Amino acid sequence: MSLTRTTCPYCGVGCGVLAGADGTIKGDPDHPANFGRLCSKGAALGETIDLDGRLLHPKIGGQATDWDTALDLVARKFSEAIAEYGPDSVAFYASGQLLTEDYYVANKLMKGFIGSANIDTNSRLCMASSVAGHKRAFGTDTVPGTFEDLEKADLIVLVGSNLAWCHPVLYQRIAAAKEARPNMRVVNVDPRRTATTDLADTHLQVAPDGDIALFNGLLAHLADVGALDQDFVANHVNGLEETVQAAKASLATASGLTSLELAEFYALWAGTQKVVTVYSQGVNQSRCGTDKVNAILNCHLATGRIGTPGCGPFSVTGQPNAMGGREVGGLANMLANHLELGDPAHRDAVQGFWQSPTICTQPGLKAVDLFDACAKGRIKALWVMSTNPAVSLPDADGVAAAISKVPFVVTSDIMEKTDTNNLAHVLLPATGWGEKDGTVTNSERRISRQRAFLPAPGAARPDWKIVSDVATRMGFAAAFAYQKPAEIFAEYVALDAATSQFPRDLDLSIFADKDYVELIPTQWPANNRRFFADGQFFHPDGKARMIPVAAPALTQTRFSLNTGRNRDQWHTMTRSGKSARLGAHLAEPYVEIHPDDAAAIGAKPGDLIAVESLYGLTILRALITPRAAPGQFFAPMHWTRQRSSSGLVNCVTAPVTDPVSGQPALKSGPVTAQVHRPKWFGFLACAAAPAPQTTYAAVARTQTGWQVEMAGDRRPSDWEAEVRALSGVAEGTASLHTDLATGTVRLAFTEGGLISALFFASPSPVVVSRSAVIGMIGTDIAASAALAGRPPADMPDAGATVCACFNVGRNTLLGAISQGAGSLAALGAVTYAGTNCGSCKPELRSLLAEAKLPMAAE
Ligand SMILES: Nc1nc2c(c(=O)[nH]1)N[C@H]1C(S)=C(S)[C@@H](COP(=O)(O)OP(=O)(O)OC[C@H]3O[C@@H](n4cnc5c(=O)[nH]c(N)nc54)[C@H](O)[C@@H]3O)O[C@H]1N2
Ligand SMILES: Nc1nc2c(c(=O)[nH]1)N[C@H]1C(S)=C(S)[C@@H](COP(=O)(O)OP(=O)(O)OC[C@H]3O[C@@H](n4cnc5c(=O)[nH]c(N)nc54)[C@H](O)[C@@H]3O)O[C@H]1N2
Ligand code: SF4
Ligand SMILES: [Mo]
Repeated sequence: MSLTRTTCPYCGVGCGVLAGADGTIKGDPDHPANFGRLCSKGAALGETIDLDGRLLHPKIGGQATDWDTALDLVARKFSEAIAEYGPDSVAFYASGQLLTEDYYVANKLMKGFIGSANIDTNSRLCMASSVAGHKRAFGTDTVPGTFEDLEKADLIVLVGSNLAWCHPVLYQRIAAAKEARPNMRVVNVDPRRTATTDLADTHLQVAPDGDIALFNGLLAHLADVGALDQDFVANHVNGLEETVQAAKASLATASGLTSLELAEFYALWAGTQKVVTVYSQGVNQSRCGTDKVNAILNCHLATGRIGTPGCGPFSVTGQPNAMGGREVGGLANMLANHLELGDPAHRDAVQGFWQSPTICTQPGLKAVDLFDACAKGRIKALWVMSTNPAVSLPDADGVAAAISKVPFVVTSDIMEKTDTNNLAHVLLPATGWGEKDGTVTNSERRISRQRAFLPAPGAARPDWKIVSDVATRMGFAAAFAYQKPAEIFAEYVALDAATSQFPRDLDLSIFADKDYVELIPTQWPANNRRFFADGQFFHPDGKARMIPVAAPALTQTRFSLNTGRNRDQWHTMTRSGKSARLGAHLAEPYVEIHPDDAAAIGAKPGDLIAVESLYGLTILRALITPRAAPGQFFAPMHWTRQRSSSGLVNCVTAPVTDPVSGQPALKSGPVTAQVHRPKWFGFLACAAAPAPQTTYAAVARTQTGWQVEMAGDRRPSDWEAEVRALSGVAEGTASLHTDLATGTVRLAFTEGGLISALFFASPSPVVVSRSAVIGMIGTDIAASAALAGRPPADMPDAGATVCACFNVGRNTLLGAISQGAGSLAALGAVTYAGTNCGSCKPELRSLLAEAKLPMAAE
């Protein structure tokens, strides 16, 4: 099998992958992001490339149609809206998961040919505060760091980043560097304990949004102890005095940390030259996200800890092409190629280069405002590309209602049924990872190729082609006559050359003579060229700016909801949700609750919790753990209306945004909580796709089909009929076992001698071995034995999956630990856990720690 050299489509680490059409997936040993490593999601890519659930033909009103009909309709509807209501009556909502070529073309169409800047992207929910903070400090949106800096640093401060789960290969690089140089220090700033915290020497459990107080306090301390780099500041930085003054006005303890914790951290920072501060959504997704970014940048600028190896601020990007989207200007307040929308000379240059009839002159609507405009009827035609806003935006039900108000909605996606597609008039089938060609830019500005190794399925087409075809039908054929992505990339590089008179960071000249087909991963402006090494920044005077920022007053609410990610799922699960291995890690939507809070609301492990805000309600499984801070819940963002009946956390989050960046504050907001007491709890494992209708239901793939965790508010009078309906088991013999004393119900369905579905219900959370029950589906085990819900005597209960690569469960691991496997290496030797991709190592460490400290266990 010949393998194709491509790039992982998930996170911003941008790992190189060797992939084959048979589903073979290997880490690319030559890719400088990962040197052959892959995390659990990357390693499972082969399980996500099947065509199950794919959108294979254009659809209008749910009916399959041909491309010409669909494209004509889209072009006509957009043209009509523009003619009648003006260019700002239409909008694109795009994604950091588009390739650079797709993104460039969509941005060009909207800004240069339609003449509106109403193209915003899910990067507004992700990187907007970092973009705004960088621009304020540096004059450009520059990420100066490289992955190697993390290996060279003596102190790494991870702020609002769960790197172990969200950038696992980068985390592994740090873990390896720390092992090689035990003096390296890692500090984790996060209101909750995460898998990342387990690597850290110090966990600073800040109050939600306590980061500005923390870093203002650091700046004040650095000034007080004479730790500023006066020479660097005098030559290269403006704004020191007023910024230090503002910092001193902050009360560092408003960070929620003790004076001792602060003193230790400040002394460590002041005493270490090589500091890298890595930050992510705990910083960006906040009502003061931009100020948080500048509070961090201020400390690096004031000490000259920027522009040298092993040093500097490092905003890690989330999506595979979040950085590429920023480069091509895919946000509503940018132009293209890091040029300024507000600068007439820049606009003229871009318009001249594009030879376009018009160019937008005003910033367009930012994501939250864009959907607000939809709700108000101001948007007449909307095109959503490669993102799922009905799930991922705050106030998701409000957003779904807003999309429903738009007279014409078109989506481009690889999947047919998504929460957003279900609201669209026209669906356009895009080719997905493995089928499409183009480039992506990772967190360290490295441009890599994604290459096709599979044929385009059905009628699917690449996104750049779909956009170009619509542009052509809108009357712009000459400017969108691309035949292949290489031509688009070449134009993007040429636009950079044609605007080189405007000083800025983006410099693509290194790509001018590179062969696109053979392009090897390459950083801009050039491999190994370091931004700010010469102390030159991009404000007109060449200096950087420190920005005075004030710590916000911390709002006191009884409970606040923090949201984020799981190790083995990607966003709205349209792809990662296909893999049974990945689904086994955390198979239902949960809420982390501190034991004291659980006691206060009367919640026990396994209970369901109704979490509610002004915007809506979500019902989640209680995960009671001291990892959560008191008063603060954490819930994953992944569950959708497709995968759950009430597990969508963005139904509860508020559309509150940062005033500078417009990024929503998805990490904290007031909620109430109470135990939801259903009439029954249930667990179903079955071979065919289930369609549960109960108050609580969470659907996941398993090795043998599907599983559903569920709960109902009405006790069915006919259990057999109920379970047949929800599991789609029409045929087959049912064996029913009810126990009136305990109120439990057990049902097994057998077809052709094989178990096709197993169902367990009880008035309290169901205790059966999930892995054992799932393992019985499709086997010829006797129904009576299957109904025990226990593994057969000769097959121990593995417990919930920890290691996705070798399918090693929690119970197996605890067993091995109790037999004396007291280290990562020993666990690996006995169970193989952690010996392939290594993504579960943080959890293995915490199991080892738990076993040593039984009192600290959940
Ligand atoms: N497995 C997996 N990996 C992914 C993704 C995925 O869906 N799944 N998505 C990718 C994308 S697009 C992104 S943007 C990244 C996100 O990567 P991360 O930002 O690392 O992930 P999150 O879980 O969103 O949030 C990080 C942490 O911020 C903390 N936090 C919350 N509030 C605060 C606060 O006020 N201050 C501080 N200091 N911390 C706070 C949370 O407790 C959480 O642990 O992950 C990327 N990688
Ligand atoms: N509560 C809460 N909400 C959040 C966050 C959070 O931390 N908490 N994080 C936010 C962040 S940082 C992000 S980045 C967003 C992510 O949120 P989304 O972008 O909405 O999530 P995805 O599931 O990645 O959506 C990608 C869509 O594109 C489709 N797709 C995949 N490949 C292709 C392709 O090649 N072409 C096309 N046309 N479509 C394709 C997928 O099937 C899927 O429907 O969520 C945000 N929302
Ligand atoms: S760390 Fe994992 S998800 Fe991220 S690019 Fe690498 S393999 Fe893909
Ligand atoms: Mo993101």
